[in-house]
Amino acid sequence: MSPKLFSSRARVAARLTAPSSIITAQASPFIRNFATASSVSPTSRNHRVVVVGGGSAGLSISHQLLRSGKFVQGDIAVIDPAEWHHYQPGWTLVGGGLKTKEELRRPLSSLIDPKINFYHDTVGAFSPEDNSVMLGNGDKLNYEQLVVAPGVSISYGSVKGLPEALADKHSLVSSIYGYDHCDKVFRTVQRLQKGRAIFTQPAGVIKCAGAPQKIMWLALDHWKRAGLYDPSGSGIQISFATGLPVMFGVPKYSAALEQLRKERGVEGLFQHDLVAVEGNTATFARPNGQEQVTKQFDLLHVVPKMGPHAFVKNSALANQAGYVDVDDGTTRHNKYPNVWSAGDASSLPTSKTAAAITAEAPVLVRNLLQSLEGKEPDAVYDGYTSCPLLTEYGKVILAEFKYNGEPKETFGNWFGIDQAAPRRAFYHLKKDFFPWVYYNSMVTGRWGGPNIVPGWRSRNNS
Ligand code: UQ1
Repeated sequence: MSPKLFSSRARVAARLTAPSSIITAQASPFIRNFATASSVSPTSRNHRVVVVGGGSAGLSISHQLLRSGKFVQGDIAVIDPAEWHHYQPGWTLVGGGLKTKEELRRPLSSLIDPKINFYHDTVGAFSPEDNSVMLGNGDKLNYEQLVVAPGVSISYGSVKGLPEALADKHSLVSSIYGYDHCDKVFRTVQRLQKGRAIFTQPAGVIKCAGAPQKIMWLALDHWKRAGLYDPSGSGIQISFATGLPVMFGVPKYSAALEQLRKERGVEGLFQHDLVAVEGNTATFARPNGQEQVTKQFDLLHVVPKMGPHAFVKNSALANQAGYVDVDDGTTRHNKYPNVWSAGDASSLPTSKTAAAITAEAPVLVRNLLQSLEGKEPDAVYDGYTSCPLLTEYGKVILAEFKYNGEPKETFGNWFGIDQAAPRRAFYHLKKDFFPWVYYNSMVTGRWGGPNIVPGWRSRNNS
């Protein structure tokens, strides 16, 4: 989940500041170290579990494993080249002027228990036939079990002209999808006084499929409160240009959001997939060989395309689409039984969110522990995911669903609560409770999502 994970800049920084051998914790009884043979020859180390990625999934899983009490110092290793860990669900709040981006991040090394070996490096290659991973520096890590959770990469280059437009301080082009630009968003919202604002969402898989419109609803509310926006006609006009045919993938919430869109006078440009930005012109691809469409804008909020990291996509672990090919229920690899995946990098066919990881992690951990004891995996992930959809300052629709877009609502069974209705209590969950529970309990391995009774290991997702 770290946005700069495996980017070339992070790779260089990791190399310069921290060769993996320096920051790893003390050697465990399992570690063989051949470094003394020659100062240049690569080393080889053994761990019982190697976890690729120090994002939401990697940290939750490695710490839940540690908390199981079944591992000693150095049994578990985490690989990640990132210096910072970001609470990415908070970047929408930064875009809305409600939080600073600095308060949402922590040094990654500060979040990793000293009993876990932290390799501050990239992954060079997976060798699942050999039960090993090669690091970017050439060192080899042997494992009994491998967890692959490096997240997805954002391809800013997927939209022609976007990197330049984002970097231009004077342009009103921004994106909440990245540490570097998420604070530009609110500045552009504050600057716009009149004209057309376009908010985009690409065709294809992205993380947090609700975020592209959350930021639009916050901006709309900001302009409304400033007297600049009125659904019946005003100085500012708003368009939602999405590569998808609907507002949201789950019919129940999509209907509620479509109604809001119409009531609020937002133009819906469906099946419009942004491909280029040039000056004040946005170009959209249309399906089935239809001609491209161009639109003029005064403010543009862009969500770029996303996809698997190349080192995953080009490995033996990937499916056709490039994601780690795991079983939808057990999270176990379909070909290599000692390989597991959760989070955005996995093939799990659900919406990619931190909330999904709260439900995936306990299942993966339970099944991995079973497997280490020679038993069959018996926990099943049901696809639970959640998307707190900000609809204005102070209100949230708490979408919660499982595989096949079937609602699975935490509060839906409470008397009179319809989670498709925007609510103030859900807003405080999103703005205050989730960031708090995330750093205090989720990445430390203590939080197994909303259904957990009484401990993470007893969670039953079926
Ligand atoms: C959640 O657990 C979580 O992670 C800490 C989020 O952070 C992004 C969420 O947005 C959601 C919805 C959950 C699920 C928890 C509850 C209580 C519904």
